Amino acid sequence: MASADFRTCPTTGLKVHLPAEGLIKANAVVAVVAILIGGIAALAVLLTRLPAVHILPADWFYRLLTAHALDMLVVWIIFFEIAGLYFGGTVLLNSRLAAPKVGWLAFILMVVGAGIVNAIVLMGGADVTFTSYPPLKAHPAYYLGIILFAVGTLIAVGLFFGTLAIAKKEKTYDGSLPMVTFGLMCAAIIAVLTLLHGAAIYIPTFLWSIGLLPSIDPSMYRLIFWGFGHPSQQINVCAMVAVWYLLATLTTGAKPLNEKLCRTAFLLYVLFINVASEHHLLVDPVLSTAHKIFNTGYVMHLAVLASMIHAFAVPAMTEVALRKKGYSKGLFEWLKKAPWGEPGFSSMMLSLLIFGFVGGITGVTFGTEQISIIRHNTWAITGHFHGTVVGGTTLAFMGLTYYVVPLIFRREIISKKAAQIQPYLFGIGVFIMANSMMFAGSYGIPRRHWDITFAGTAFPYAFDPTAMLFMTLAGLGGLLAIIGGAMYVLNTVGSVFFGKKL
Ligand code: HEM
Ligand SMILES: [Cu+2]
Repeated sequence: MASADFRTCPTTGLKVHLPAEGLIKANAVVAVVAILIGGIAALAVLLTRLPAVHILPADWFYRLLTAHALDMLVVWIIFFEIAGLYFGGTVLLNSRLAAPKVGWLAFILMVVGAGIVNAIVLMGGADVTFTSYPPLKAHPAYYLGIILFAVGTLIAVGLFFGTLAIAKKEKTYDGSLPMVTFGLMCAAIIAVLTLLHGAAIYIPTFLWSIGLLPSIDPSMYRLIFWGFGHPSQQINVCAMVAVWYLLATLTTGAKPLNEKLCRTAFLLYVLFINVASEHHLLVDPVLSTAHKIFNTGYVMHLAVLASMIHAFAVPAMTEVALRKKGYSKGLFEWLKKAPWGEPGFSSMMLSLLIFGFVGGITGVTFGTEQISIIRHNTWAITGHFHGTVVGGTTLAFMGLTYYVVPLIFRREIISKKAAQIQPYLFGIGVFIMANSMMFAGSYGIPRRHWDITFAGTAFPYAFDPTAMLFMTLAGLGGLLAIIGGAMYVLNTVGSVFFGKKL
């Protein structure tokens, strides 16, 4: 292979395959566009949920709620992950990308799919929310858009595996696969299983929407949909944890203390995470109680164990690295002297804390059969997953971006100051919002509800005033997070286009 296809990064010494670099750039740019659209929708939805503001009419509330969830949870996160896979498969391995043209094909399919989905949703053809449970039916183009996006993703994941095979054959790295790439590989394995479930549910639903299938059984839909919907969150967890290791190394020079243990933990995700999908069916009458309790009270914890291992491993390796730098006075000097002003470090630590304490603990409790029944469909659930995918995954990805811009786009971040405070604003905002949503949910405030004052209805109902207080707090936390999110988008886009060339 021609070495003209490579450049060497002057700061890290890593070899960057230029065609891979182009694809990483393209995927990252679309990710940031998606978080921008998703963020605008978030603002509108958030303000509508506050009874005192209530800006959107009912139909636009559900429309933008659908757009928010899809653009954030699917488009933003998956484009960023694909960029991450190309990065982990090439740059971290000093390797070339197996087939860049295939990467562009995947990219085009994903962009076209995401474009169709957004267009149909905004035109009012798919007010079905993220889960699109039948008998709610969207315009056929909606399902088609999702299928195109999923096919593109599957191709991109295949390209990542092809690249791993090439790197191995061409011996571009010594020893076993680096930990971060190993973690990404586990995410990619889960992605394949997830996308196959996605095909198994979206293709029949598409056929139903064009009239070729008479009906879709709602229970069957929920079972298979969550075989897709839940593991896709585990791709996010796996990728997020890989990013934690990467950021810990980039910001403090830390190395895993026991790589075998960390790798085993990643494997636990691959083996057991699908079991947890069942927490979405806990209130359904289809499965037996004994089965539910066995599954979510015992087996699920094998996947939780994995997160616990990582949650100790990452701070531990950071502590050891900082102590080696001389911050070894007492128990906590290392923590005090840690690089809290580095956005990569603060994002990693905040992501770890919010994911663990806000998202993780509540996921484990709400996901048991006994508690699920009292939290189901309340705002507490929305609070839980903003702790995982927003405070956890999204924040970690934001932190990584501050390194991707100089390394891959070769531009300086235009405002280092903004980059420093942004993770705190976003993290603290999400922390307040997610916790407040959970408290509000514990008073029975429903999720996905346009008007909890029930104005003008035949059966009015008033929630406990304390619940209203928590709703207001959720609003304030959400606004803080939106400010943090806007700073991220502005700083990233500004740097990519106008940052000083490196
Ligand atoms: C600035 C940050 C954000 C704010 C203020 C925010 C706010 C909200 C609000 C108010 C809802 C509506 C809840 C309801 O009515 O039940 C919501 C739903 C949702 N959000 Fe966010 N969000 C943010 C970021 C994100 C991100 C980054 C993701 C994904 C990575 C995400 C994923 C979701 C999902 C999946 C739903 C559920 C939609 C549904 O129930 O159908 N959000 N968000
Ligand atoms: Cu789930």
